Amino acid sequence: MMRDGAPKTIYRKDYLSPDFLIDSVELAFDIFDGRTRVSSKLHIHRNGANNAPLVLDGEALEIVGLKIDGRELDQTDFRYVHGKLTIMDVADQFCFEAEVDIVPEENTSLEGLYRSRTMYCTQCEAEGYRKITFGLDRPDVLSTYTVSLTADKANCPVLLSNGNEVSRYDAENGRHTVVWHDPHPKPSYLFAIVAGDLEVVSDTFTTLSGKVVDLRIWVEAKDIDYCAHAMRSLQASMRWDEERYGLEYDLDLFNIVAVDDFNMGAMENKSLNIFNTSCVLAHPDITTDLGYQRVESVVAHEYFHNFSGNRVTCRDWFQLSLKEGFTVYRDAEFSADMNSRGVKRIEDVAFLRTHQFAEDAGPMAHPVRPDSFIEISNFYTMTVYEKGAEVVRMLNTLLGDDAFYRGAKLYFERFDGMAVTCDDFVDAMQEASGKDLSQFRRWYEQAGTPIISVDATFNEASGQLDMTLTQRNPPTPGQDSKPPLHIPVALSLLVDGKHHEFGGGQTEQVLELTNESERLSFTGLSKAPVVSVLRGFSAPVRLEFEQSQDDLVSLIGFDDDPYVRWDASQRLAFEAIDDGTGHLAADYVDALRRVLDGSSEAAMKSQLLALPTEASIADRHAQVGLVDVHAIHSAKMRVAAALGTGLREELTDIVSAGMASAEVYAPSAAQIGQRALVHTALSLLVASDASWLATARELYFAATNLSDRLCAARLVVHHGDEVHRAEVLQHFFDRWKSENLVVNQWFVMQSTRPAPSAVQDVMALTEHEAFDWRNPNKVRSLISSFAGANPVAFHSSDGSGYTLLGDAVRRLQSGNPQIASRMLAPMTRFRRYAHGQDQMRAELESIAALKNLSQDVFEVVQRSLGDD
Ligand code: B3K
Ligand code: ZN
Repeated sequence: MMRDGAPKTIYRKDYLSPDFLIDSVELAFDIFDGRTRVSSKLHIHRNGANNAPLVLDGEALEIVGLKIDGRELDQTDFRYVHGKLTIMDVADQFCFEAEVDIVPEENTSLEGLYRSRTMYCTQCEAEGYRKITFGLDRPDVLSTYTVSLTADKANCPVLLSNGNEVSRYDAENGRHTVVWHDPHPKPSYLFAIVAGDLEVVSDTFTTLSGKVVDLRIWVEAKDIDYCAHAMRSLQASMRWDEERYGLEYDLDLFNIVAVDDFNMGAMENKSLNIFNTSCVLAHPDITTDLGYQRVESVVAHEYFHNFSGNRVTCRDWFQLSLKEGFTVYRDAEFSADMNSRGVKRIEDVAFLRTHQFAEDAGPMAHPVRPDSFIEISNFYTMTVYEKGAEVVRMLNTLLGDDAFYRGAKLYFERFDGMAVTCDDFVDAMQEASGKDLSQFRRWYEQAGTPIISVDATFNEASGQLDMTLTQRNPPTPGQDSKPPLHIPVALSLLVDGKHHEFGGGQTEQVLELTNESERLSFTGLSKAPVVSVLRGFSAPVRLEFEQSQDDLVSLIGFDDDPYVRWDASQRLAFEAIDDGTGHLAADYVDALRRVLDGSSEAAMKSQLLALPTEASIADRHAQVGLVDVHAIHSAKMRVAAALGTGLREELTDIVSAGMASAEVYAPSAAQIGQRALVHTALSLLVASDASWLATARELYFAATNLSDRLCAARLVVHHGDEVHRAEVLQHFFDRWKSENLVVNQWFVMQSTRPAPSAVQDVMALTEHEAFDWRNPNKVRSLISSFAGANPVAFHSSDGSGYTLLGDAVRRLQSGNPQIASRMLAPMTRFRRYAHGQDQMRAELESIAALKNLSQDVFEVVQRSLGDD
């Protein structure tokens, strides 16, 4: 259903401050099976001199009664259409009361108040509050909340909201009431309640100043043994934010609730974080190594929002990256401190280059701070989050740690309790550092991925290296020409395998590229250096730099920057894959052999050995022509086979040692790295010789943790014959069918099997007893993984993959528009492909023609078909 009549584009430039503010909100929820009555009392005052009418947001609410200053309103006093309640002629200060009925049991959008299995919970960001009751549902209206919850005591013994519990008492008919008060003024999007039959794991955290905070993780009884890792992660995050940013938690209680049906990862509601079970539960039987790290980082991310997002919030949704980009940067630094810094950086860069670059190159390209949207839910994107985090990282690089943390301190102090903009953030950084950041601000305005080309020439006679760096900012929809950006480019020079000293013991310089083109020279070099550029991936750009195979091999072997080493190995792999013959340069294989024999940590070895994802190969190809996913897959498999053969001895040793290890499972960085290396090695061996599938099968049955079990099962399912595939799939399901999160992995391993026949498997699995269209995790595991991570099957030549996705979108788009719209992403970039363009376009057109198209899907489809 349309949110608000016809889809309407909202522009950032049209921002107006609110006509009214709400000082305090009193809410009472009376929860019954099949209907919830919500009573609200808003203490409102006029903000500004006009005499505008009161316009409140409220979507599909059944009005029971409305009052102003105690006087009952009749039908002639208000108008309620298209999600807006308008009341003319209100005073400058008054009390508004509403009683409305809603039906959480029928809410499939998972936005507002809804029911997930046995519990009731809310999701308000961005605009879900208006599905619960009337309010000014915009982030720049901050109010204190007092919330009373009443429900059946047997079915809903646990009743939670934000802040502190004030009182609890029994009511008639076996019901009970709990009252909560949150003293911190907050926007409606941070409001939350939970009601249900939950169990709790409790612990405490003592803040730097000695305050004891109660920490509680609430889960369904079945999940009670899976909370320890999240609790440790929460405590570590609280400590880290004190130490790194001087930020101490501001209430006596912090709750996390785990919910099975959730549209995204988690939500930072003030002191009542609500999590997708997939981002909070952890146990070696049900969680992979990556899963453990994800729980740690999502717990941290939501906790860090308490300051970057909650205490200082966004003025309007165009400023979303103010809280999201900054918080992703904060959680990335936290994870880097908890694990291997270099490997974390490589993982993040790989993710950004694969997915955000593709977004930037497609029809949904938008700046970190968008200028317009139809549906804000469509803008929780890789650009706002991940590129936004890179922008904050660049600020840190340009300012240095001292000034950056001074800037952050100034920001948190100056804007505490306020709703502000990305410009306010940069202002604080500018003021604290004294650095002119006016040009830097273009990073917030300009969409698209800049390209930096590097040209280097060395003069033997004078020992001088001359370099020219040139930036190009390619056009994106709605932005044809763009002025140059302020780009930090970290650089080092290697001579004879050693980093050259620039003076003062410095081996790295950060060049600030501000013009379209800059020349620079380095003198006093005894011989031609190997240039190590964009170190640490110092800016989210594409780099064009011709470097010889010898240079790349040197970088892999001698550079002290993990990102540069990894990037060099990827570049060699890209060359090998693009060559298409499966023939590998001896230097490439030797370089990897030296890595495996060398002293790098195991996780780093695994990163250097792993071939680029097919998505990242596709992204590169899209720069110069059309993408042929089938050719990419075959070429990559040929290179994998050749690497497996070329490094057989080393890889065999790694796998044997891994399989012989008797260590008790721990999700430690060291063990995670070891396992990753074994998995990469075994994958290459399987690619080179199918007889290694016997080892994979053996590992599957011997595994003591989900990471090993899943890697082994995936190899058998993706590359084994039908008999072994069926054996492993059946065994896996029988053993883990009671664990939803593991069953989801079972779906993923089938939906990503790189063969056209996976289309039929996925279709059949939609009928499986364990599948449920209403559960986003299941839909993502089966449908989104298929469309987004199985190019070979998705792009089957008969078009059946496109139909499958189209059908799924048609089925879900009115019930859960957010999930449907997200799922569409792989099809929106149809113009990139050498095949299937017409079929994909036809699917999009058929979706566009639907009656009652949700505005989420409308916006994505409209942008995708835009130029037609
Ligand atoms: N702020 C939430 C995202 C809400 C998404 C709404 N469609 C989670 C996060 O980024 O922490
Ligand atoms: Zn966030």
